[in-house]
Amino acid sequence: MECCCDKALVAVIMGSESDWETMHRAHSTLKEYAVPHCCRVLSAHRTPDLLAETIRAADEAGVEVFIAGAGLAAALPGTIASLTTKPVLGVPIQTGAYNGQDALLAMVQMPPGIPVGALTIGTAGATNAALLAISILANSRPEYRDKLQQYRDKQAARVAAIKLPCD
Ligand code: RP5
Repeated sequence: MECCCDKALVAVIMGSESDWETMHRAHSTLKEYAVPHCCRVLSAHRTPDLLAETIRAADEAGVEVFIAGAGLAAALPGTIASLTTKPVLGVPIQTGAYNGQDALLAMVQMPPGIPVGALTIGTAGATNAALLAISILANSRPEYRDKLQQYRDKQAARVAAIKLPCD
């Protein structure tokens, strides 16, 4: 994992260090597929200038997909989407009084014009954001397409082999 996004294809951005507990799933999935990526804590409200500077630089350097994890009011994915035309995938963090539902609603309610693709709340969302980012990269990279197919084949074989104790 790189901490700067210069050589990354995917940038995993989160609003707080506390989001890493969820967002490390995106990192480990990207790592499993050997996708060059970077992980950074940047906040829409705490570090607005650094966020804008970093996203613009990452965009120019060749990042193709941004994954943004945020909890509570969760302005981060929408703010990133306002700074780049590359796809932005939002992961609502399961935290606070509403357990991530507030963050999910914030992400899916982007007004028309600046889209954010929102995944589900928590670790499943973080894993799927990484898989979706890999699917996007796979449009032009057959090696990722093959790996995704192998993963699905393995998953299908595992499910097909399940025997329930129903005798
Ligand atoms: C959001 O507020 C972050 O994404 C995090 O999920 C939440 C709480 O942040 P901390 O108070 O833990 O730093 O900006």
